[in-house]
Amino acid sequence: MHDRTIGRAAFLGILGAGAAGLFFGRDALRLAGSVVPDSVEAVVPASGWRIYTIGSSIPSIDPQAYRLTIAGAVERPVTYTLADLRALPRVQQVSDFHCVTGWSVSDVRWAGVRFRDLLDEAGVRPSAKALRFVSDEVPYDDTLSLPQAFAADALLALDMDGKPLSEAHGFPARVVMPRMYGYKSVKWVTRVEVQTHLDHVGYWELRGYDEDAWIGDSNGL
Ligand SMILES: Nc1nc2c(c(=O)[nH]1)N[C@H]1C(S)=C(S)[C@@H](COP(=O)(O)O)O[C@H]1N2
Ligand SMILES: [Mo]
Repeated sequence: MHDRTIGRAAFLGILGAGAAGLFFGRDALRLAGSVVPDSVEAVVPASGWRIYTIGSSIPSIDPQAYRLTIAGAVERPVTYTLADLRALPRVQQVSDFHCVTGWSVSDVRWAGVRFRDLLDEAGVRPSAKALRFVSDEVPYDDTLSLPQAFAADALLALDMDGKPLSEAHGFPARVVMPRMYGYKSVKWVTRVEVQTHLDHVGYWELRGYDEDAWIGDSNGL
């Protein structure tokens, strides 16, 4: 009897591991699908997220080597390590995420740093008008006006749903601008440029998307 119980538990254990393995394998296959170098090709995990990249693979950033530079119209350029970023005042929020192509994810739990706190040490010059977020995934970038970036819910996210961002979702740092469509939420941010004028607004704006990406009030939606 005792043996049979153990046998059954072991059997269920193997089943569980097998099922997890299959699921993971299927996800990996889908990830491989995103390697198609067509810009808006996506992975479709069960969570509702689609993983977007403009490159041929998901950037893999070494957390030890990672640096985030604040430059442009600042009193003094600052370079942060990931540990520096994690030592800045940390805030949490729950918000929905909307892509302009029509998919959404509800109630995402984000944690990270407000842009005001991020820029505090560098010191924004009075002439500053906008922040340009530059991705490790060149040439992806996007821009927020200073008032937009200082909105109460604009965030440089380090964590998603209680864990550090996954590589697919922008590890180690991404923009989150909940009331704007997802193209504003630059992943794999390595540089924040404080701008006094806009040379160009962003990767998708150059390709026809609106400069202000307000959900429900932009891009003809
Ligand atoms: N570096 C980079 N950031 C990006 C994108 C991208 O292709 N590259 N796509 C944007 C778009 S259009 C959306 S909807 C979201 C999708 O976020 P996810 O890939 O975490 O689901 O990322 C945004 N940030
Ligand atoms: Mo998007």
